[in-house]
Amino acid sequence: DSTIQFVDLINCDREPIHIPGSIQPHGVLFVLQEPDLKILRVSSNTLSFLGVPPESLLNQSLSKLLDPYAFDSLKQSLSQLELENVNPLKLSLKLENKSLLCNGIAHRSQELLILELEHSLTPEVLSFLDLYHLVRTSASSIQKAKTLEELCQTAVKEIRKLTGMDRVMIYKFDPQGHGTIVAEDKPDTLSPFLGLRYPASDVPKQARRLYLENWIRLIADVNYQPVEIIPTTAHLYDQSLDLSFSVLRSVSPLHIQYLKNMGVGASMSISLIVEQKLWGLIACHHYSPKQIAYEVRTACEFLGQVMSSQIPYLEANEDQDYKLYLKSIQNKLIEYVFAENNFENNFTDGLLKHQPNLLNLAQANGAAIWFNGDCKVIGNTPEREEIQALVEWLAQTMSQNVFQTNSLPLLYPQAETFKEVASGLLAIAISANQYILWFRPEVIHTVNWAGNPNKPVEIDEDGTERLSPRGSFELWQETVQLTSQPWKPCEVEAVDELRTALVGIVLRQANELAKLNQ
Ligand code: BLA
Repeated sequence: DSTIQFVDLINCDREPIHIPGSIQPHGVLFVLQEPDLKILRVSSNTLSFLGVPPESLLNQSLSKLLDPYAFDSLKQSLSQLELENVNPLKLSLKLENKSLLCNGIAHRSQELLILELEHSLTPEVLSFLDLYHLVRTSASSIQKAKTLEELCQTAVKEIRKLTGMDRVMIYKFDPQGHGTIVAEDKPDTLSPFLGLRYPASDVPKQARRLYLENWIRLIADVNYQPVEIIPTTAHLYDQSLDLSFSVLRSVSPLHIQYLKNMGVGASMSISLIVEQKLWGLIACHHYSPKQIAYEVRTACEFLGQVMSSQIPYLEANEDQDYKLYLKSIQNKLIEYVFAENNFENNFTDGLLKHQPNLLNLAQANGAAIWFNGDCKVIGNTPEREEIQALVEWLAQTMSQNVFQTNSLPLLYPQAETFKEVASGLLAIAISANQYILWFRPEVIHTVNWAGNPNKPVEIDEDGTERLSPRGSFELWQETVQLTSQPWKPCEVEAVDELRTALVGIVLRQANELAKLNQ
């Protein structure tokens, strides 16, 4: 544990998780020298996995474990520059009194060849044709999804069917890196995680970097004992062995603790990558240990890629649909204003008294119209005096026709007293004494954290408390304090267009009044 002693909950984004020096025990790892495939290093679990002590393999050729024909054909496969396409290598190992069928997964790292062996699980569990059929059907359902929500929902269903994991979720990152569970498939007996939020630090930076290069990772048993690779870095090599692309890479002990605190027995995640950025993860939990065959993992990786490729189109559609929706609201509001606008009345009733109303134009929870000293409100808003003071502040502050912030209390400290209703403010000025304001509550009050849906396992120390969903949620709350959901550019544009229309109406009315008075 020499690396971890410098890493704690505060600086865990510095833990060098790509060079753990050890692997998970559900396979063995060889570091080989080409072209003879001499074993330079090996994981120390070969006795239990292969029946051969690791020391007896060091500096030997891998041919010790294979018959001559199999060895030659392996060498042939491994001589290729690009190894992705040779995996998995089907290897029949020749051991003392039996032969053992393995999946070999090879890649190069620091000019060395790394060969990992896992038990070949597929034939008993799933035939090639079954798997092919499943994947084809899943991929086509994923491609048929018409909305982002449907895409996410389909993906969790299909991945759960394919892997047999207990719970499959889509964990989506926001621009700050915080995450929300946006889709979930699970048995009814498990309590839901859907809608829960977690701070960016739950998937630290270096892990995100790794997940951008690697589509998939499996933690087959959170209670595993890490297996050292010998000889250890310290005595033979000046460089630690980079396991970024190893399928058996041992997992950060902090993350293992997190999973244990959640009651999880095995975890797998598949990257969702859009425009070279980590858009989210398909996160899978099992409540007991679970080995997933290499072939099934590859199928999941493929589905992750199919899903990733659909995301930008569906997001663009969604954006387009939302803009059309806002446009239709805008048109209706202007219609109402025209219908209600007369000399006793002003535009305020038209904006407030119908369905849809001002709130719909900006997905706000409250709105206020300040009209020559008069204040009319709808939804959840600050008190009249608070709005008056805010309008006075706006009159001084606004340099453009539209003002927006998703953290009003940081700019205007008095707003902290009404942060529950107005941490976000979007405002337009119609004239020197006429304003329309839209309010959004502090994000925390918009999140449904129904009781304690994922009761962590008994926790006593402070550190482990933080490494739990409950602790995470508390940290997430802190990081989003005094902020609302941000206003989308199309919402800002929609209120700006409303402003232009209202200014036109007000001017025309003033002209008509002036004519009448002549
Ligand atoms: C990795 N953190 C991860 C992964 C997920 C999460 C999905 C990917 C690895 C995996 O498949 O398990 C986070 N998992 C979640 C969340 C949910 C979930 C939010 O199921 C919600 C339901 N993690 C912490 C803290 C630290 C931390 C406080 O919460 C550090 C102090 C570290 N998380 C951490 C590290 C990794 C990680 C280091 C990388 C693990 C690895 O690949 O070695």
